[in-house]
Amino acid sequence: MATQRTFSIIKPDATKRNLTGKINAKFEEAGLRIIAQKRIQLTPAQAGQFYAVHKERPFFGELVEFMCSEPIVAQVLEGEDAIAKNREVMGATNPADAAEGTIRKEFALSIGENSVHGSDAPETAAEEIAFFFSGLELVG
Ligand code: DAT
Ligand code: MG
Repeated sequence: MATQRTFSIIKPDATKRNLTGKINAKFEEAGLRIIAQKRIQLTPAQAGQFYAVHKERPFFGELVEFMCSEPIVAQVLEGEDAIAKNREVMGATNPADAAEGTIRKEFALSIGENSVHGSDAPETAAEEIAFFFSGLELVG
């Protein structure tokens, strides 16, 4: 597996509790390099567009509201097999199911307020990176 890039978000529940550094340490310990990072506050339209794939789900409104409730940290992570590696470090969507040592096991508050987002495939990683960052901001 060659070097790959994935898109990551440190979500409002985590930025609010000042956990950005602790979460970034988990990425770096796993061999993921943070090659782009910015703190921003999403509008409901932006959060809705980002999570459009979930728009028919019952939790969509709650998800959009949560993602706009505080600033987020948007990031690009780079490394060997970065998409799968990041998903492994994040842990299961529901912290109750997340493995020991994962970000969601250690920091997530609930299935909704689960501290991090990570892309799930090469196509979504490319789309999500382009949604938040210009080519000029990506210095590998
Ligand atoms: P993941 O973030 O692990 O990729 P997902 O893509 O299925 O999970 O869902 C996106 C986000 O939506 C998830 O991080 C939190 C929220 N979510 C998912 N399932 C939920 C549920 N049953 N109740 C509330 N929020 C949920
Ligand atoms: Mg997902």
